[in-house]
Amino acid sequence: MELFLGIDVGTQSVKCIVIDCDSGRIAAESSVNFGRDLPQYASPNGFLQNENPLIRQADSLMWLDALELAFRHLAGSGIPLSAVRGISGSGQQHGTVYLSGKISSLNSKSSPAEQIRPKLARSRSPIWMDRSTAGECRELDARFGERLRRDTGSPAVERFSGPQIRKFAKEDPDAYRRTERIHLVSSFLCSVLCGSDAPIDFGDGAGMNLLNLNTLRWDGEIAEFTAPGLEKKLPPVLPSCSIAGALDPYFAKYGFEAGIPVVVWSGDNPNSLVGVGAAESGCVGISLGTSDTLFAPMRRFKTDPDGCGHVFGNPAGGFMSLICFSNGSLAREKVRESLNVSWEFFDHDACARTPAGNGGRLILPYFEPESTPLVLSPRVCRNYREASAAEEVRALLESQALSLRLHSEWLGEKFHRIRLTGGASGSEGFRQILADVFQAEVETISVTNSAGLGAAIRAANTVAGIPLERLYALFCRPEKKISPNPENRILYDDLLERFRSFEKSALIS
Ligand code: XUL
Repeated sequence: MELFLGIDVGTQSVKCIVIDCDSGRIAAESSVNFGRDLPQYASPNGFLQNENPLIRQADSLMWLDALELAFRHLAGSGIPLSAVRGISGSGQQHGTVYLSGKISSLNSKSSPAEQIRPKLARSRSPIWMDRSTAGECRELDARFGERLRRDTGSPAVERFSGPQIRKFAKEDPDAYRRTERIHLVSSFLCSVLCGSDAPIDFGDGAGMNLLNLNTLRWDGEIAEFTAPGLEKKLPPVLPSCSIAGALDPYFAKYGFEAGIPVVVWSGDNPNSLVGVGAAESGCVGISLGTSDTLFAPMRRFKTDPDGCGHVFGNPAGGFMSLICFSNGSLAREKVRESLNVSWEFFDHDACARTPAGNGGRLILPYFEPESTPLVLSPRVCRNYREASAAEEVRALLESQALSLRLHSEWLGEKFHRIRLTGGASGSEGFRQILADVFQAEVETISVTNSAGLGAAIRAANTVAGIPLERLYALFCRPEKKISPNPENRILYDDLLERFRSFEKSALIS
């Protein structure tokens, strides 16, 4: 048995997936939900309550306790974890962890969370949902203008790590001075696994407004303006196929062999690009998770003139595009709750019993602040007064699909094939809407945890040298294929134009 472990530390849960590269099977999976399984952290949606909807922070120790619980479940599943030959992982992007000392080997007397607690220079980590840094973004844009987008792949973005670090350094300069290391969620978890300070990879590092994509090094000038002495507080940045260290002996208690290689972790979107098998194949990935994201490998490095799309490192080499829609499953869940319907209703009533185009009904579902397009004050706009529950659901799903198409136009590519992943990819009705709106073949793979799978694939590729093509053939074979209905082409081309003007007018008003 040749086993590799991928760990995904997401917004709402930690998930583990073990792949067996001999048989091509998923050997085991485990999952820990922050709200359900760790109620002591009072974070039902993965972040701490805050009256200000722009502030979204999490307790970084929650991720460590969840990791341990996920390992315990994995060990309990009966697979021989001693056969795991390598590990890698995936973190929700942009979130930052502030430490007053470097991470060192763990002792077996107390939990990793208890051992890390005294090392935290800041008890709360801002996560990707935080939008409280508009002022810092303005300052960065005023200082660097176009250079920020040209060199880091994005203009100053509220949720990105650089503006978050700048805000912290301004608001709490003493704690910032005490901070010796600033990690991303991904490099923090990787460091704890290794019992030593781990690097950041190009995939996740590019989501910080600090990495110069031309040199693939921290941009000293931008880092110094962001916060004094910042470059020295950042870990080194390396390609995703680097070994970060060896598994700390602490984790042998779960059955792992101490010292097995831990491959540098990456962000959830770069990992998902690998996990859906799209890192080299010329198709686009759409992940329907808490946020909806659209990502694709980039032939040529280009940036979004509207500033909503980003360029990250592609773990398979080169670059990738990423567009993030914060109100993904978050909005679907809100609409489902407000109508008091089931998920089955989405497919069986809403999608099956209402016509494509839905009488032109459109929704801008900014229940939470939105990244694409940038909306800081949450609000929901409808271009209609009346709708049945089924029509309301279709209006949401069609609008979400149209927004994905509209805001990926800057990539200048017609997508012929979409690999769909994430929880909502299970919806037959939504799959058909996406196929029709994009007029593209939509494919799903059997594993929905594509970020964890991508991490496991990267571990197998880096540690055992198994070619990515072989790993894609083993684990990312399309399971379902949905063809677009050509009769809906013109209808959705027209609806896209309506959506464009509706969004434009709603953003002005
Ligand atoms: C991407 C983004 C989210 C997070 C959480 O820029 O903010 O997709 O990575 O999944």
